[in-house]
Amino acid sequence: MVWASTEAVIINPDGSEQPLVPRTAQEDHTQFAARSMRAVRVCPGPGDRHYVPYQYGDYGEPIIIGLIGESTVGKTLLLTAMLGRLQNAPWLDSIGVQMRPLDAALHQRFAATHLEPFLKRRAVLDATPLHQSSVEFTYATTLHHRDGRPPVAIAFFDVSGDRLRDPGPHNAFLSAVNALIFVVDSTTIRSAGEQGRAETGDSTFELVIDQLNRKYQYLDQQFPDPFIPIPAAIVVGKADRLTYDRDEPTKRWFGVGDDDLELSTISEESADVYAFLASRGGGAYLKPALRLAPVTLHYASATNCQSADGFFPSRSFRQRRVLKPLLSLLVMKGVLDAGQLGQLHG
Ligand SMILES: Nc1nc2c(ncn2[C@@H]2O[C@H](COP(=O)(O)OP(=O)(O)OP(=O)(O)O)[C@@H](O)[C@H]2O)c(=O)[nH]1
Ligand SMILES: [Mg+2]
Repeated sequence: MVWASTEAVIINPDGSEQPLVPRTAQEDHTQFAARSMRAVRVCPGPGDRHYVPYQYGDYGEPIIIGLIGESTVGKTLLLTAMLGRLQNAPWLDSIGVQMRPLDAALHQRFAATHLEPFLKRRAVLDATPLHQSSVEFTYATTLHHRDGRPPVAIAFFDVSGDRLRDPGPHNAFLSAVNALIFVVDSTTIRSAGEQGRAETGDSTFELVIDQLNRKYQYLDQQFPDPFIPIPAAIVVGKADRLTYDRDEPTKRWFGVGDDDLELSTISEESADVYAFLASRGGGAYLKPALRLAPVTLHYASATNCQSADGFFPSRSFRQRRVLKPLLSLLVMKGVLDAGQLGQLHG
């Protein structure tokens, strides 16, 4: 796709559009940057007319991450917690990596609606609206390597769980995603020793896999029963709500300190989370691991506690193990080096 020739427009405060006039000979780059700050590109993909940040196409093949899960499973708080950790990550600099927002306006909006209320004021965020503004990304960042490797854009789609359940043209972003985070609400999982609770699962996991099966059906003609080549992380979120026996692996991962940068233990953790879900009536949550590859599994909590009257209590509010699933995805996408992160941890 030739991004430079994709239609660019400025969206006025009243919602009307005006074409972005290309940089003129009299204008320097700073003047043009100021004038194009509110510019977007009209996405040439399928579905209703929608937009992507203007600078998006200046990078190579972007990483497009979708968060999947029914309403209230914790997608938005998990994403906000992840991005909060990424913003304040001096350790990234020490491995020669920098994250910079892709688009200043998108960053300001996300900071005002998500980072500031949730992480600074500990406020519960509203459910993601069914219909969001015309710029579809929830957030987008760029990753720069000091060693001269080309920078990469990383975009996140976090839509309402109810919208994900409704298969239709408004979920067109699913045809563009190339990495996924599936969020499991741990409050739906049987507690240790509990009998009789029905098997649980998530209808949006199935809908998304169905959609990807259709997109990748050509693979069936080449290989018997192929995996879909989309890396995914299955995250057992709200892990602060889990009950576990003293000797259970859950305690090993979630009962101790944070190990966000220790990626060498990911396959061990994945095996434990897999066994945990399978043995507690959550086998249906494992479907992404049976169809997509590679897949890693994690425990995380965006809050470490329950909210009361719209806020999370300051005493226990913190983000636990939220970055590891995202770093694991970036390693699987080939833009971060697990070894470097491991050294940092050691
Ligand atoms: N205890 C606990 N509660 C959580 C955690 N994360 C989310 N919650 C609770 O779950 C509620 C829903 O979280 P959201 O992140 O808004 O859920 P969502 O999946 O984005 O929901 P939709 O936007 O409706 O699709 C929050 O308001 C919190 O009360 C967590 O890590 N621990
Ligand atoms: Mg949400």
